[in-house]
Amino acid sequence: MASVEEVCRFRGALLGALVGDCIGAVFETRMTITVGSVLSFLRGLENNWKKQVLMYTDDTAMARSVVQSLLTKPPLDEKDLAERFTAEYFSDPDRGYGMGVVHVFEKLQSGKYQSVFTPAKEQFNGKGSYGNGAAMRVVGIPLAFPNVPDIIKYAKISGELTHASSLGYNGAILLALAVHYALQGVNLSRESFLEHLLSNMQEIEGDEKSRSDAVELELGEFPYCNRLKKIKEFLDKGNVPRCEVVEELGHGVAAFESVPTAIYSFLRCMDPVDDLPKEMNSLQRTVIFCILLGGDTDTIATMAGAIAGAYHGEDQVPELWRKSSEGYKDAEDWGKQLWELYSSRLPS
Ligand code: R7I
Ligand code: MG
Ligand code: MG
Ligand code: MG
Repeated sequence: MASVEEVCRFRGALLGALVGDCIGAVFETRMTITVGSVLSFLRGLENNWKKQVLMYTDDTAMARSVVQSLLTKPPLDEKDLAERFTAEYFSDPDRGYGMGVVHVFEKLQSGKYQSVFTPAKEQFNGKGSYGNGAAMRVVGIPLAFPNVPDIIKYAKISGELTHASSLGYNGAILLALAVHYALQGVNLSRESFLEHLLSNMQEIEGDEKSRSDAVELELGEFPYCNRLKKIKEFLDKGNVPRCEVVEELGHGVAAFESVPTAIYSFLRCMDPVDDLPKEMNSLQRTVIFCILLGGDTDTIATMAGAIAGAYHGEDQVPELWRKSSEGYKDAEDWGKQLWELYSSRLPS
């Protein structure tokens, strides 16, 4: 792969995540989301051409902290990352953070904790959060580390700062691996993409804590593996009504009700979608498809946008979407810097 093409995927992942969050956030609280309303909103952006009118939310605020920490304190410094999360939250608390996670920042800020991981362990009566907050911000990890064991290790550590439930950090690992495999582009078929994820997750979900956390929540063991199998079934069917996608995979704030949904949306939108305009590219379809599912639209669109951007590259991020999104220049710069870091870690 030529280096130009590679940089384009790294920028694509960050920009895809950014536009997914910025556009998805507009629809997060809307009761009815129709194709017409989304398309008309997107057309309206033209009136503000070249103005950053779409604000990012907590998803991107935290993803930015992960990227900045990876770039300045390699390989991953959990104290630095915890400090960045906390400072970012207190400097700008109205980005739409999850209801629980703010207590982690308050505790980290208090200075009363020896370990930066303890506040997260105290969440939800000591069970830890299974929210999708660890997954929504993880995109920098697979852009910084070229090999699977590192990605698993660092996605887990970065997740555990706020999400001590294995359902929370395993969601982050799954999303990170999805971005990793997406970076390979067309060299990997949809089938092998899913097979790789399934085989990685079988090992990850086989550990004792993952098994017992899942059973305690009455999800059954191997919840992510089971959802990956459902994704395969849906893809084999071709057209699946959106209500069935929501019913089976979810669109909620729990990681297990949103990470698999984002992965499915990316894979499904490689092909045209009946009620979306033919001229749209796969990344555009992916973001809009996620939004039309409703629920946690910013987060599902940001996660799917990260995977789609890694796969299709930044050329599929429309200029208008990019330039409308707060902080897009940072995404462009950091994409290049992460690519350099990633490349420096490839075996010579
Ligand atoms: O996971 P988190 O950072 O939230 C991310 C979401 C994204 O949609 C963002 O866009 C933003 O809107 O918030 O924050 P948490 O507070 O850890 O988890 C989010 C929510 O998941 C919590 O507020 C709870 O509603 C739910 N949740 C749980 N509920 C019961 N028991 C998470 N863990 C539990 C649990 O163990
Ligand atoms: Mg958000
Ligand atoms: Mg929200
Ligand atoms: Mg959200």
